Amino acid sequence: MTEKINKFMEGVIARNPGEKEFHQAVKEVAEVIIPFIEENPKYEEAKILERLVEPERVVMFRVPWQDDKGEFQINRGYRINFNSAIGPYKGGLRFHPSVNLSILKFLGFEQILKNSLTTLPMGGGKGGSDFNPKGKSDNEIMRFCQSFMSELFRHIGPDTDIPAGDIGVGGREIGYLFGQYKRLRNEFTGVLTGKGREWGGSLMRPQATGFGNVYFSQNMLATKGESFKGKTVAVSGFGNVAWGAVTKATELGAKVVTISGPDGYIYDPNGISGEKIEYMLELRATNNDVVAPYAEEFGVKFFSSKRPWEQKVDIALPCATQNELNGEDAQKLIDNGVICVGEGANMPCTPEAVEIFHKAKILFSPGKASNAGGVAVSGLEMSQNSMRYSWSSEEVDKKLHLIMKDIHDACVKYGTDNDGWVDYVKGANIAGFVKVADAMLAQGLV
Ligand code: NDP
Ligand code: 2IT
Repeated sequence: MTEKINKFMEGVIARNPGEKEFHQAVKEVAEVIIPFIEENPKYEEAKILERLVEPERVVMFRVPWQDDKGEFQINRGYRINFNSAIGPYKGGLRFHPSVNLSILKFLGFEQILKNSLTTLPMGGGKGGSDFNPKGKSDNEIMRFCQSFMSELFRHIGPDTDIPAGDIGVGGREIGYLFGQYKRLRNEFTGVLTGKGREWGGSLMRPQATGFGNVYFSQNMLATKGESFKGKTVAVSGFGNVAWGAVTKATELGAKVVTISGPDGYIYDPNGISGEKIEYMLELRATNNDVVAPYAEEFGVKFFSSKRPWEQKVDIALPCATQNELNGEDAQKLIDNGVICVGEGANMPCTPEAVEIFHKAKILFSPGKASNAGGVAVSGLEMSQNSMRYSWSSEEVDKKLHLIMKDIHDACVKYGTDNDGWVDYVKGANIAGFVKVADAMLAQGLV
């Protein structure tokens, strides 16, 4: 089996040289799916896995714009139409200087299985730019978004591909992108999700990813008769997902003691609650990439260039970015008695870290399962747009609860080992794969 997986990976690496994040994401899936395919030869004969790792289409384009000093700037834009077997391409846009084809292909690939897990009809896509929002004025952000959409509009549409936010793309950016799309197409449709509530957005979309991640962990904890109440939690990041996770975990009676940025992390022994949560939003809005001001504002400790995983906590929710929690961090968490790790970001734990969590048999959920609440509520936003209707926060939250429970139960169905321990990575990958693979089989060789 190992030989078969290695051979498959050699092929993927040869066809996609240098794309290390993409290789990492594919390997995690191949390790689970190749043994599964052996038992289900119809997928092997139709080369479903080989097709799945090849995007249906990749668009790369120039994004010229002018900064406030009048200087010309050139960035690169991307959109990956990865897989449309079960619905139109759906996935976020990331604006960050680290963005490249490898990162977007890993995210787009993950998105296929994640969207399948939501139970909603959405294919997989991802896009973005190497644009750095740090320190940019509001006008610069607007000009960049308008230029980006001046090319992207050709490749998307409410029945074709529906982008949304990701790192560096929140409500403000979606607004500018939507405005430009509307101007170019002369139509008001649900072409983007994460819109403002007054112009077609869904209530709860800003909270959805972080809340969904906590709901997923709640489901995992319940299998052990545990809950968030009275638990100490480490969260990383201080963006949209981290904010939602801190808010919900606190509401459920946990004490969240950390948030982090690229500059380091803060440790708040009294818990991040109330006005401190609101302060996170202010920090993020400054576009300065730093979490240190929290320490000054609330008189707590700041750990420069460190990661929160060295603290003793019961639950860890990595919500910043890929590969932010390595083997060493995982060992520290285990040594300190962590019982549950729920990925809020996409692929925040390295393969070594995941192996350590699996060996220790703690509760560990992969992002494609536990952060699917964001895209799930995007799917609900699409439904509301199609109906030209909107649901209340309570209705959306209720649906989000149900979806996260369904994803959890699908992972349990496909991931339970003989000894009763649940391998959520295996469960998520198989459950997500089956639906897409069956749709691909039904649609013939496309
Ligand atoms: P935001 O831009 O709102 O926040 C990202 C946060 O992570 C920022 O605080 C960012 O700082 C920080 N960050 C980036 N690099 C590092 C680093 N090396 N160390 C510590 N912090 C870092 O993005 P989101 O909250 O939307 O996204 C966070 C993660 O969640 C990503 O992996 C994303 O793909 C994933 N996700 C997002 C969803 C959504 O709906 N928004 C849905 C599902 C997953 P800075 O940007 O200032 O560098
Ligand atoms: O990674 C993700 O799932 C997202 N960034 C959200 C995608 C979406 O279409 O809402």
